Amino acid sequence: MSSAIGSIVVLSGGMGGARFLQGLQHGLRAGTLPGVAPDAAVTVIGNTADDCWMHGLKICPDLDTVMYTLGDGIDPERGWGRREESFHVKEELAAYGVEPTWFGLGDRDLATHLVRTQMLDAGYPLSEVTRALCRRWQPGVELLPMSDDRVETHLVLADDDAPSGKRVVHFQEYWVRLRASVPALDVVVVGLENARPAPGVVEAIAAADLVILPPSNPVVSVGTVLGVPGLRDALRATAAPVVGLSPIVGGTHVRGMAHQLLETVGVEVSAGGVARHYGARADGGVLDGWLVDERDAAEVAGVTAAGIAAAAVPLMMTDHDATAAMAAAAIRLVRPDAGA
Ligand code: FO1
Repeated sequence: MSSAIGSIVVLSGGMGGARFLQGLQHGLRAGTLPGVAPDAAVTVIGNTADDCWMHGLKICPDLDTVMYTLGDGIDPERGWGRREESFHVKEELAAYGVEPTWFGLGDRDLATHLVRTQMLDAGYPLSEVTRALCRRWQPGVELLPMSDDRVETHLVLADDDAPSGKRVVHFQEYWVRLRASVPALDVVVVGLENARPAPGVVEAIAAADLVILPPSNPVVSVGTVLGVPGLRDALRATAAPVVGLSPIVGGTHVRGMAHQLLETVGVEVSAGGVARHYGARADGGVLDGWLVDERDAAEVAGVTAAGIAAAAVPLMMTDHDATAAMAAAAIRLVRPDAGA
């Protein structure tokens, strides 16, 4: 008799993770996830290394993308920020010549940053702030920041005008202003080595029946979550199987800038390369299972040889049913008894 899966933990970045979570919830509601209890609880450990301070406000893009997406407030075309958004404040700030003018700060979105900043100023930790914001949005998951401590990803770029020949930009500038169009010489995650897991993070992993690494960026999203001291240990210690879905399909990312950043950190840009980067649990890594897209079926043998169970299935999140099928395949890979 297999024990039902009653608690699922998902390590999430922004858009890719949020889209996966939509499909996971769809499968939960439809009852199409093998061995998963209908009232299974989902805890999301959200990346906060994309966070930035702009115009005096704390912005948490990956937490907000999960919260808005699952709370049905997201702009579906952009995949970030609010639906029915306007940008008057952004225009007014630009009229004053106030930088950064390149960041899309929406008027509705602004309210979230004002509430968050006021609560942080009042002394509430980010995890309490996130809980408060989610009371409005009701995402249907418990959304935990990976840490309450400040962590910010920066990229080192070549700069001929700089004495050192290099300059550093915040991740948001690299992505939003530069569109990751220039190679990053290095990734520097400021504050990560001193960050502590937020309250409830390690406990959620320890109590989980299943842990999923969705197709988020393996360097600056899942990578930074895994980089929080204590997180990898928690994943290696939990009784729950840990299964990931490749963000690399057909040799490149589906969206975002994983391709560029994997090259920066010297990881092979392939479905198998990312699996080996996360590592097999038996080898000091975190993975028990790994899904690759059917186009990367040739990678299955190499991943299996690395000590990670692997299968090739369709990995394009074209709609919620497709994503739910991916989640079901991930469960079957590491819980073959599920649904028995
Ligand atoms: N992404 C963009 O491509 N352009 C933007 O102007 C932009 C603004 C923005 C504002 C708030 C927010 O929460 C996210 C925003 N994003 C924007 C997305 C953001 O850069 C990414 O979601 C993550 O940082 C990467 O996953």
